[in-house]
Amino acid sequence: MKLFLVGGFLGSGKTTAILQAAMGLQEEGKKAGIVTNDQGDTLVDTALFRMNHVAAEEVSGACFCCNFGELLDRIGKLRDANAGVDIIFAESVGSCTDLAATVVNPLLQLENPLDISLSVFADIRVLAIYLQNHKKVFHRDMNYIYQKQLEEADILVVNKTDLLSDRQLKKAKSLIEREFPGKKILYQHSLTKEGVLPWLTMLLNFPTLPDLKATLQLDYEKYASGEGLLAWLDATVDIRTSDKKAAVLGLILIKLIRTALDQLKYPIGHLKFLISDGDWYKKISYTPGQPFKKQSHKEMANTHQVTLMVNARVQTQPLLLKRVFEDAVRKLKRTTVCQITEKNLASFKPGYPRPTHRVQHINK
Ligand SMILES: Nc1nc2c(ncn2[C@@H]2O[C@H](COP(=O)(O)OP(=O)(O)O)[C@@H](O)[C@H]2O)c(=O)[nH]1
Ligand SMILES: [Mg+2]
Repeated sequence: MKLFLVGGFLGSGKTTAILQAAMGLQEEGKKAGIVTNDQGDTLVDTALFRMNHVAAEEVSGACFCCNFGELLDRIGKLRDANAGVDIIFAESVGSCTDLAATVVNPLLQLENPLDISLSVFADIRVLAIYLQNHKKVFHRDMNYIYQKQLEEADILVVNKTDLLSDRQLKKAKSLIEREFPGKKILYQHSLTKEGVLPWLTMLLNFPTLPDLKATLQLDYEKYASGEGLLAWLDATVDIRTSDKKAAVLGLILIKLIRTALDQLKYPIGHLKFLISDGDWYKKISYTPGQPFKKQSHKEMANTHQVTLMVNARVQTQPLLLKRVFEDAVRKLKRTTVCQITEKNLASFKPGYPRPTHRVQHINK
């Protein structure tokens, strides 16, 4: 059984690439499954996979490292006769690192070890600025996490190449190759099945790790401090209207939240929304530094009712992030005719990372 572990920073494109790869595999008659992971427990990514008929299980409430038992359980669920999956992707939390010691090596020590590789995604625009800017892009302790993620990649997937001109791409490549000599690096965009094909081919042919994987030297205090800079907010609301404009109202709520975050100057880690009426869906996502883009109302389904899921990872305090969300909902209620029901709302900071296992290994 192959397990493709996929790490990399918030918004680097992990889910987009896995979805394309999984759908490509399914078209060839292979069945792919995914274990999603987040500190929260109502995940846009899981809903997105399921809406696209990809078997998805989730480890929620903590990262894979700190909830290794649940990861094993979810892998088991995907492998069992009902799901009957041949290939499993596992997408880790975007602010997580040390996966070699806490996930790969414990999996390699199982009685029936899995064929496992670690891909780490990076948004080419962020990575190029990071390297140009003497590795100072985020707050100091978040830069540390970013650096450590890149360091432990078996395959470094430099993603979103479609967003650079040829000249910018050439310059970015030379910076990246100078920084990571000898590393397996792939440049791709992940918007189509063709875009992710070289990555998928590399994964399918990746050599079985003979022993344990080399692990990072990691300062957990710095790691915890970097993760603790972000506040998490997960919310689900139902929006009902009498005039089939529920999806458009979902868009207006998204705009209210995004505009408030900009006004307050809270830096966005990843802001993800899924609007859905059960059959139709639209995912809207904002990543670090990405300006607000008005979405066309024409793309929205005409429907009386939608569910809007919000997964926000933002550099601020949880209570302040919750206030932004609640103010936006109040404003929508005040200025439009609709019925809004909050189904769940949680806002918090991730806890100190305490991995279930930490199996160190140094290559001789
Ligand atoms: N232009 C472009 N956008 C991408 C690409 N891959 C992902 N995205 C967008 O980047 C945003 C974050 O992607 P997502 O897969 O959710 O990132 P994750 O947090 O790493 O799982 C979404 O808006 C995606 O549509 C790519 O190759 N090119
Ligand atoms: Mg994701």
